[in-house]
Amino acid sequence: MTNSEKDVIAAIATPHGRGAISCIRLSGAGSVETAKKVTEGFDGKSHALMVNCKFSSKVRDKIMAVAFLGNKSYTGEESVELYFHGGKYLTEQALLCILDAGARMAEAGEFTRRAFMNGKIDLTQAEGIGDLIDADSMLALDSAYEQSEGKTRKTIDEIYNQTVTAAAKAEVSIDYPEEDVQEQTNEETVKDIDDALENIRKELKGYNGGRIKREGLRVVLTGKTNAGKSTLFNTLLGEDRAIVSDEEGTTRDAVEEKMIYRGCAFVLVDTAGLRETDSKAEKMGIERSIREAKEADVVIRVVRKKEQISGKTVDENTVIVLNSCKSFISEEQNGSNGIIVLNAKTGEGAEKLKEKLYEISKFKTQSGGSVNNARQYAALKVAEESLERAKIAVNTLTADCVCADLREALDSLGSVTGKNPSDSVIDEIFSKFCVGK
Ligand SMILES: Nc1nc2c(ncn2[C@@H]2O[C@H](COP(=O)(O)OP(=O)(O)OP(=O)(O)O)[C@@H](O)[C@H]2O)c(=O)[nH]1
Ligand SMILES: [Mg+2]
Repeated sequence: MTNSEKDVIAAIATPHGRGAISCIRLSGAGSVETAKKVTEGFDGKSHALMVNCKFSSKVRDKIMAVAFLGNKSYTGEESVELYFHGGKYLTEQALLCILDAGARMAEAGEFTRRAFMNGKIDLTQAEGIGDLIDADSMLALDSAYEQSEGKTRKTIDEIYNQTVTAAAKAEVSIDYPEEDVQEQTNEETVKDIDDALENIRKELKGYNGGRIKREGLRVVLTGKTNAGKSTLFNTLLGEDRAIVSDEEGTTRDAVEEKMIYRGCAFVLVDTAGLRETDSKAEKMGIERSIREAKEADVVIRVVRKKEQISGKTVDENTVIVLNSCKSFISEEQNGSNGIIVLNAKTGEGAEKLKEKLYEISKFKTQSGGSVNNARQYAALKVAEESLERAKIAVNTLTADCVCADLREALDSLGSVTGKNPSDSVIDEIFSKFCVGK
């Protein structure tokens, strides 16, 4: 542990601004002593206490103080929380006095980083806590809570242990190279590798569902110019977000905004309309539209004339919106075959489209695994490749080669939970947190 990791750190843990209450958090051995220097009557025990706070002759408040002793705190080390009346100036002055009393200003995410360093949580739980703070839908909240409570950690640990078992069997082959022992251990090693691979593949398959729960379903509106994409985008959002006009090629760049419907998040993306054009900027916008459509979870193709849909296949990731063409299909047929008739301007029929998107989101997230971010996914992919190599090596190469591949798989799996994290990975994860978390 470096000296800076032993410092008493302090930060304002609540949003900066006017509010009923604000909280300053201190962590590290000596937090209680530091807090005692700026309070009168704080006994440093682990119960809430109303005390006078006399930071200086001018900075005063009646506050609540709580100490967390031993490893019972969030960070796993001695900590104190001080709750003030939520004035911006008061809280800032109080923090300056606490820093004068010997604490150091915490860096972004340093409290959670200490919780990780002190073994209270693993990296996936830290990410889950970050996701809890960022969650903007019920689905995202549910998934973040499970991750913060260790669901992903448990899954990865299980795969890690299966790989350790495989490695132990492979080691037996090194120690006892007799043919009959080898044959049996090779068989067992392959079985253990297969078990680990099966679980990894299950998680990789569920990643998309997990990602959608966390980030929302990416829904891209495409279609010809003047089809009414921006009008529909605004109607779905319930706000005048994108520019609408009868001039073709109004939207040049992709515009995205979140919509929450029935507890699910949808990232709606309005795009430039498709048409032949000589304008360089418009062409770039159209290329962007095509790219966005490729990366979408669902594409909404907005058309104004029923002829524009004939002959085109509709897959489960496409919804065709017939904008202001009411006479084309009956009310009963509306919504079937992935075709929805609505009026983007008045909003008539828009609810049906939202329901359709909700159904798609439910379907795509039902098999969501516990791995839900790109870092975890990439590490599992590497582990999968290493295990596949190890499996081939069991019957074709020496036991040393098998062990080397299995060690690579273990390194990768371990990096997900933080058994052997690199400094850059840790910095990347914790820098996304706010100061005070
Ligand atoms: N009457 C009626 N007019 C609509 C409807 N939807 C769009 N419009 C009009 O059609 C014109 C084009 O609408 P936009 O939403 O800008 O079309 P867009 O598809 O975004 O067009 P680009 O950005 O150029 O690709 C505007 O004048 C809208 O007011 C509708 O449902 N009914
Ligand atoms: Mg537009």
